[in-house]
Amino acid sequence: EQKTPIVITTWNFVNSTITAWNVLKQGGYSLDAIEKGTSICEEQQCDGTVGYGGSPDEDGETTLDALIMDGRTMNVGAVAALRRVKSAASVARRVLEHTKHSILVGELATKFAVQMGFHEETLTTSISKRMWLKWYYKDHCQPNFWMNVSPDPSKFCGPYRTTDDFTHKNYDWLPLTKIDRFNHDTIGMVAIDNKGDIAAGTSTNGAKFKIPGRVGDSPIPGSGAYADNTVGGATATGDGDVMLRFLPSFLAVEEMRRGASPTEAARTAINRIATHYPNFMGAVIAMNMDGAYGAACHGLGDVPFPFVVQDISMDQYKIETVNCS
Ligand code: SD4
Repeated sequence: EQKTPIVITTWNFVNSTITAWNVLKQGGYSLDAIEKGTSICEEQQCDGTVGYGGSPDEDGETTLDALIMDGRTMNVGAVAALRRVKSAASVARRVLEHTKHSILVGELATKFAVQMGFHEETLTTSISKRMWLKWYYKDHCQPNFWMNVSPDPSKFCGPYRTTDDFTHKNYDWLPLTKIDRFNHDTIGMVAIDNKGDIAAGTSTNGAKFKIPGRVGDSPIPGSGAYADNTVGGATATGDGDVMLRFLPSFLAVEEMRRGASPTEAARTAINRIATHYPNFMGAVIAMNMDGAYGAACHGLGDVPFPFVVQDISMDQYKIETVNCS
């Protein structure tokens, strides 16, 4: 049975899957499916972990990471720590198509985006402000999770800044869970179109209360996602600081090149990380050019990892799950 065109998406980001599928169904290009699919998540602020208004950094600012990769040309476009522009995935697409570079970062990525006609606006919302305020005023004196050693505890414990309108009295504290290492979900997608071209991409607002300037795994080619028309594609989500050290998406694709099934390939990529970091949390989904796919995850406890699939043989998208190691 024919399986392509097909799209797979991390977590239960259904609207992105439907959006990408609508492109593929009409004979559209896999790269467009990925850009449109991830963009919808940015607009709809999927889980608060993609797009504007989520995961403020230590200074309260939301910045975005996104990647898009074309498996036909092996061309890549990515932005990291993009400031004040909501559509990170589309900016990444512009980097791919309009430049000879692969990754642009920070303020200068914003400058590029503006030159490309994107609108500059704040990524802060009342929700991200409140998240930051709660952290800043309540959890701040606890050692910063992201620092191995705090060089100057007084920097983290005050005196509290009272700049801007960040006057904590005006806000109710959100009932936030404790700062944990996995309060963030990236969208990652892999798609094959009806010409047999594969593309992959990611978009995220990264990790909450990160040190400003931090770049996660999502915009790193081979880590957040990877695609190669001769083999297949993969994408990863999870504890990005650790995962990017292992290029799990690249590894999964190379495992499939050696003949591994997508499930085995994803498992190998996850196991490699777990060998060194048994407490890491994350997942990889992989797909070969026949449209066979699989996933593996680690450290989500008893919670299985969900992902969404739609291919030509299905009337509707399907949410699948995999149990973690
Ligand atoms: C990051 N990998 O920036 C992203 C976050 C994520 O599921 O994937 N969460 O670390």
